[in-house]
Parts: sequence; structure tokens; C-alpha cells
Amino acid sequence: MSYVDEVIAQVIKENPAEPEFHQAVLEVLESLRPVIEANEEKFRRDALLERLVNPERQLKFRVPWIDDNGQVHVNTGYRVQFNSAIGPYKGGLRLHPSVNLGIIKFLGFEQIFKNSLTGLPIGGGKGGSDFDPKGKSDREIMAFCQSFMSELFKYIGADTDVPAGDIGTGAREIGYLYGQYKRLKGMFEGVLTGKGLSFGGSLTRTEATGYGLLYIVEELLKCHGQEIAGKTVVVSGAGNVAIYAIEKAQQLGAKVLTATDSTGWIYDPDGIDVAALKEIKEVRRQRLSEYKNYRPNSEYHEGKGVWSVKADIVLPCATQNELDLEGAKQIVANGTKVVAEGANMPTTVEATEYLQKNGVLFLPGKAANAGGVATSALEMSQNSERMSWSFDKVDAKLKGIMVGIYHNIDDAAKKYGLDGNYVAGANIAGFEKVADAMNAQGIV
Ligand code: NDP
Ligand code: 2IT
Repeated sequence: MSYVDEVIAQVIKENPAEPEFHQAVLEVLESLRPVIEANEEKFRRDALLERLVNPERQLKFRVPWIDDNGQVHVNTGYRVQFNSAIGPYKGGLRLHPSVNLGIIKFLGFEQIFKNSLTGLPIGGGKGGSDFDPKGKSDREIMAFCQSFMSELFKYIGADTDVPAGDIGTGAREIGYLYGQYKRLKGMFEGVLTGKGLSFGGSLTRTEATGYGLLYIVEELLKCHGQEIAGKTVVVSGAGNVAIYAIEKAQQLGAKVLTATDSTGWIYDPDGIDVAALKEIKEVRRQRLSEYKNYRPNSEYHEGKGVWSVKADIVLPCATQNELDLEGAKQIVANGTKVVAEGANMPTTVEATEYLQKNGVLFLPGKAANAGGVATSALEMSQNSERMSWSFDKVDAKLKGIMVGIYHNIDDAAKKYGLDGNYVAGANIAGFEKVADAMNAQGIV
């Protein structure tokens, strides 16, 4: 059996009931075959892949908190510190009822390669909890965040592990988490990113993932003799990534037709009204069905179905495995030219293969949504030098990073004869830097 196949078999055997983690590992290791097979004996002797797929450390802890009626609840908290070869662990905290260890491991594993692709010194990690922030009062959110941090603070720090936002964790949650960390540690340090601007946050971090997604799509199109202006776009999600992807797409002259949340989706033939979307989601924390009150010409549909809308560009920005084979077939039939992942692993393996085989230019999340974590690393730099950079300075750096990522993954794919396979290119380019650092640091 080849070394890659041996490690895939081990991962499946040793991590039962973690299908998302298997999916993420399989995708990366399949891409790495040409790299590993060129030097198989050395990789096998050093157990490089076993070290890569086993987190350096995984923490699981109890999070008790009291609701507004005096009832005590107990959630489970996680932090997976996956790989620190190139820098402190870095990655978000997801608060969603679906969270379990396998989901945090898939996200932490992806983060290793994504963070490497940014070119900045950040390792891979992820955390979160099965706590559901929906429908909770501000006081309940604060109670949860304080309890979560009362355990997590022992294991993180500005030079060891720097968490940030993800699904269900936005500016409000980061504020409460930061306040509790500072209180317990007695230290004002850049231990979280996505902080408020009044206490060490970076301009552009809120916008960064969505804006970065459009910057890399812009470069992809440019290298294929096209531009974003005049294109139609389908977006899924209505959270942080989706909102700022829609905003930047429209600034660049595209028309975004859709957004989704977990209950349904909207279609606006005149282009999504971003101000209305922000009001509904960021301020009022309401369902998307409210959008019709702002835009009578729009449609609201319960449930799924957004991939049936015809567009030139499709940007899945909600959650893992939301775009399946059936959706991919609709997208191809609609003549879509580009699919770029704003979310982490939103496209199933079968859907990805179908899109690639049918000539769709496909950018994987590791590359396409790396703008968020890259800007988090810029926030860390600003905190270290006790400075704040202007919006334009951070935005220009973000754009430079996204353009750089596109060429890095394009070159890596070409180097192995896989021209246009950006999945392989991202996995290979991300891996090469991490593997080099792991080799140089000996068996640790
Ligand atoms: P938010 O919580 O701000 O928004 C998530 C959006 O996706 C909401 O509209 C939510 O709907 C929807 N959603 C979440 N889970 C599901 C589900 N199981 N089924 C259907 N819809 C769902 O999160 P973000 O925008 O921050 O994150 C979106 C994606 O982008 C995630 O995959 C995340 O890992 C990834 N990402 C985020 C980055 C960041 O900087 N925030 C950086 C890079 C990647 P509802 O409100 O109804 O639950
Ligand atoms: O998936 C991701 O890259 C994020 N949720 C952002 C992580 C970060 O540390 O900014």
C-alpha cells in the first residue's frame, strides 16, 4: 500500500464517527500524492503525514452557564491546537449546535494549509462549542462567553494560540471573551482577533473574508481575460462572510442576486440591498424573511434551492457541505464560470469533482477565504507594535495577499502538471511550507 493510502486508512480507523475530518484529510492527502510519492521513503521514515494529521493537542471542557430564568446549562467547549510549525495556533471559535470534535478537527486541519498560504507566520487551530447563540439574550451570551473563557484562558496567549470569530462568533462574542481573558490574566495582549476598534481591533477585519474572496476571484478572472463588472453572482449565507462578499462584489460592478440563512433564501432581481441585509442580520439579528419588507420586488423561499438561480459566479459562504452534487449539476447547467468558496469546505467531494470536470473555475476555501485569517494576522502585528493601521493600508495588504495566493496556488498546480486544478495547487503550496518547517524542527 502507498504511504498516502496507509495514512488515510489510519485516519479513518483511529477517528471513527468524524466524517467531516475524514473528508478534509482525504482531500488534502489525495492532492499531495505527487509530492509524497516523489520522496516517499523519507516522508514515511519521518512519519511526516502521521504528525500532520494528529493534532499537537486537543482540549475538551465543560462550559456551565445560567440562563435568564436561573436554569443551569452545560455545553461542551473545544480547542484543537493542530499545528504550530510556522507560528502560534490561529483560527476561529465556532458557536453552533452542530459543533463536535470532528467538525473542529476538520476546521483546524484546513486552517493549517490556509494559514500557510497567507504567507504569514500563523499555525493552525480551531475551537468552539455546541452552544446555540440564536434567541439568547445579551446577558446569556455574556454568561456563556465568560464561562467558556474561564477554562480556555489557561491554554491561549498572544504568542501561543490566538482565537477569533467563526459561525456564531462575531464582534459581540469576541468582546465578552476578551473582557474575561483580560480580567483573569490581568494582561492586555493581542490574544484574540476580530476585536472592537476601541480595544485593539484592526480596521478591515470585519470585511476581510468577504472582500478577500472577491479580490482573489477578480485576479482569477483577470488571468482568464475577464472582469467582475457586469457579472451576476449567487451567494449563500447571510453572515459575516456573505455580507461583505456581497458588498465588495457590488462595489466591483457585479449584481448579487441571492443570500441564504438556515431557514430560507432570498432572490432580489435588482441586486441585494446590503444596507437592508446588514440591518436585518447585524443589528436586529432577524430571519431573512424580513428582507421582503425592505424590498417588495424580492422573493423569499423557505428551505434550500439557491443553486437553481442562474449566475456567472457562485460563492458559497454559509457552511460545510451545503453545495452537493445536485447543486453542482444545476450550476453547470446554468453556465456558471466560477465557483469560489467563502465558507470552509462548503462543496462536497462529488460536487467539486463535477464542477472541475465540467470546466468551472473552482477556488477552494483554503485559498479563497484566507483573507479573514490573513487580516487577523495583520491585527496581531498591529497589537505587537501597539499601532493601528488605516483602513486603506490594511485593505491594500489584504488585496496583495489574495493576489499572491492566487499565483502561488496556480504555480503549484502547474509545477505538478495539474494546470487549473486550484484544489491541488492550494493543498500542495500550503503543505510545502509547513513540511519544510516541520523537517527543519526535527521530530517534535
Ligand atoms: P456567521 O455566523 O456570521 O454566518 C453564517 C451564515 O451561514 C448565516 O447566514 C447562517 O444562517 C448560515 N448557516 C450557518 N450554519 C448553517 C447551516 N448548518 N445550515 C444552513 N445555513 C447555515 O458565520 P461566518 O459568515 O463567519 O462564516 C460562514 C462560513 O465562512 C463558515 O464556513 C466559516 O467557517 C467560514 N469562514 C469564516 C471566516 C470569518 O472570518 N468569519 C473566515 C473564513 C471562513 P443562520 O443565521 O440562520 O444560522
Ligand atoms: O475559518 C477561518 O479562517 C476563520 N474563521 C478566521 C480565523 C481567524 O483567526 O481569523
